[in-house]
Amino acid sequence: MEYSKLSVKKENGTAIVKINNPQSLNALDSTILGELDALFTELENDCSVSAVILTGEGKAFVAGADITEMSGMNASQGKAFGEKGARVFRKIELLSKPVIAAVNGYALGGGCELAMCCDIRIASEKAKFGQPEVGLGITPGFSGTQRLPRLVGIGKAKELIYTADVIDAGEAYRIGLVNKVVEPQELMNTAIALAEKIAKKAPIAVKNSKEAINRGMQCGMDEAINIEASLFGLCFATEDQKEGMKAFMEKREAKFNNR
Ligand code: CO8
Repeated sequence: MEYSKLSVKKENGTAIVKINNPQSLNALDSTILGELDALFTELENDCSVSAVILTGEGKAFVAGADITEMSGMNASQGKAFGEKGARVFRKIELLSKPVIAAVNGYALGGGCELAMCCDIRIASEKAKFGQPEVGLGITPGFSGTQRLPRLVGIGKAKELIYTADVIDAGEAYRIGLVNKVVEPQELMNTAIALAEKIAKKAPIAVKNSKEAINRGMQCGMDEAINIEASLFGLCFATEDQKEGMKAFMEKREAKFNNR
């Protein structure tokens, strides 16, 4: 499929997805949300892709949902727009492959929410994060009220959301919102190296680990332990488990086939 506001490059098993609407700082409009929806379905089904990197063109990662598009909405249109974004972001979060956000600049509102639905966030020193919505008379609407407290704790999330403060990459790292901060010119290389490192591991084991973490974090400990046990058990039905353990015993590097 052709995308008008996204660019996609697939290389060595990694899909690099760039949100490409720099004149409005990659603000998320209905077109971009629809294209992300279609693209992540495509990536789920593309066996040649084992990891995804999400980034933005220009000086922003994503400067939020499109304020111009939202400005005339009534309550039901606002709810529908919020639900659309939340559904797409959940699809990204549940992709059966790791998704890395390479945050190159502004990640505000819907942009911060987009970064948060990714598995891992690498930030450029130039990145800025925040949930400015209350300054616009709305709440975060693409699940920021849910993912931010899960990542940084309730107190810090409330402070950031109530004040609409924008924080720099160093502060985002300090509070656990991002995994790593790098110089701007190192951002993509760092994200690609991370994706390639993960791609060398057993893909089904990575996928099952992601599912165990995502599902286990939503329920009580006993249920979560059962979820892990099932997914752990399923690994023993894979060729990659046989290969991984055989390679260890033969003191050589494992070669995984995603089977
Ligand atoms: N929406 C629409 N257009 C935008 C947005 C946005 N979020 N952000 C920037 N733009 C546009 C500007 O209007 C400007 O357009 P133009 O050139 O036509 O005037 C262009 O991008 C460049 O922006 P600036 O000139 O403002 O660039 P600066 O470098 O001076 O400032 C900032 C950069 C600080 C990022 C500034 O653009 C800004 O504050 N942007 C808005 C940030 C924001 O408030 N984001 C949150 C939006 S709300 C949201 O995301 C809610 C998500 C949930 C929605 C649920 C729906 C129900």
